Amino acid sequence: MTKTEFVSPDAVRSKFSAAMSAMYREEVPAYGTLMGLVTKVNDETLSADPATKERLAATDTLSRISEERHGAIRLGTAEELSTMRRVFGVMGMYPVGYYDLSTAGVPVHSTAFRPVGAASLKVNPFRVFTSLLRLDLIKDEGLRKEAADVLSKRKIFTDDALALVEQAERDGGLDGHDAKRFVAEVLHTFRWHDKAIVSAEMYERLHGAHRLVADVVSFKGPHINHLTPRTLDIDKVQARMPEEGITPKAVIEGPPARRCPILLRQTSFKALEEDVSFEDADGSWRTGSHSARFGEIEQRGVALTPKGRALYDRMLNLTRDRCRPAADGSNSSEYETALADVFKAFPDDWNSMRKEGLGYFAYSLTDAGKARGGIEFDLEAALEAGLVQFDPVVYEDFLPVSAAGIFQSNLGDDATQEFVASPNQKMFERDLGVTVLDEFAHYIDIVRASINACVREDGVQVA
Ligand code: OOG
Ligand code: NI
Repeated sequence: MTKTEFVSPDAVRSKFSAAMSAMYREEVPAYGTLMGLVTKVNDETLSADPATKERLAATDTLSRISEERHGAIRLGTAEELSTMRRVFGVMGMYPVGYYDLSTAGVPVHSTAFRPVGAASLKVNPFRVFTSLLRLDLIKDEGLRKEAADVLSKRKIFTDDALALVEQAERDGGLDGHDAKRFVAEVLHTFRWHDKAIVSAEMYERLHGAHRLVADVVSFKGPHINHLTPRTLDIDKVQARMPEEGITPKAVIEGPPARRCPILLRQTSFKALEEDVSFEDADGSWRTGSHSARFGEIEQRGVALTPKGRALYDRMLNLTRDRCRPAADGSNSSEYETALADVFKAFPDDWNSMRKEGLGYFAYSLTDAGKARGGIEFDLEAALEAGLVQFDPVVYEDFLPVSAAGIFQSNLGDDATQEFVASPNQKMFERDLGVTVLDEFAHYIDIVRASINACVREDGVQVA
């Protein structure tokens, strides 16, 4: 078989994210309602702002604006994580970044499997925030052993999914027929199973250790726990969720609303109580409930450099020193005021952020620059002369404090627990089977490539 017959990993990912979306809408009707609201608000925003609409049409596919940008799963073992890496690899998704959630009272550490490179992101930006349970943080040794035992026995991938991953790795891809089979087989791993694989009694003990432990260990597989479409106006969607009968979390995570958006703002609706059943020793089934699945929305802004990110982290800490958002929403407006107030010191125009080295920007030739056949090497002079223009590079990753807020609001308001902060990237990478990619390197590559594309043939390329 020749390589040309293979479906591109980007196309497999597109098919997979569409299939997952359809499945999740069916499984969680409230998520369908949220999608409807997001589409409505995006349409309203675009008709009120023709300039944005034009920019999106030029740089993005306008018709896909409300589609999902990410989902999340929680895995139980190193083997599940390393196999998941291979599954995502077939779809052109690679682990970027390391997130330690133990500091925020959630016993997991995580990475984001996502497409890398501007071209792949443009085809389909779908990514999956993937967490690995840290049983080592659970104090009760007996429970830890029992949980590890349950996890070691479950099989989260179908035999055909595993065979297709091996085939893709061996041959370098999948043809159309096998790509279709691959998507259908892999989808099974993300399905919801309402029959627990532990007894009601063990579920209670796992739940007592941490809700998240119960969610990971008690079921047959790592059900997708949320999907997240992109919204053009997150404040509006948040405000209108109750009208649609959906309860939003107390506050929007991340930076405040700004003229020039930075990083990532996120909010979600609270997880649903769902019926599940547990098998008793005599083989009869008893009904209980479990909450894990929810819906989220996101709005992305410019990617920040390490300097910009340090400033963001400092300001977020300052805000939270002043006011820590309560899960019940009782101090939401106080928190929002503090956030807006502190972030006034973060420059809010693109050129200042660029000049101060706070954000990443991609450069392109203007018509005048093109007429000249490109620029030599002085970028600032070329900008001043109107030969070159710049656009913000979109942030494609996640934020640990925000992720913790999303976890907590959906695990129940009492789920926070004290764990000793113990980031352990080495252990995570050992379990994953590779080292994670550095998010900053990705943004630098985009900027560098954009500058080099502006330089005349006889000019000097940046290294
Ligand atoms: C993941 C929560 C983190 C985000 O968007 O920051 C996340 C989870 O609940 O499993 O998805
Ligand atoms: Ni999320």
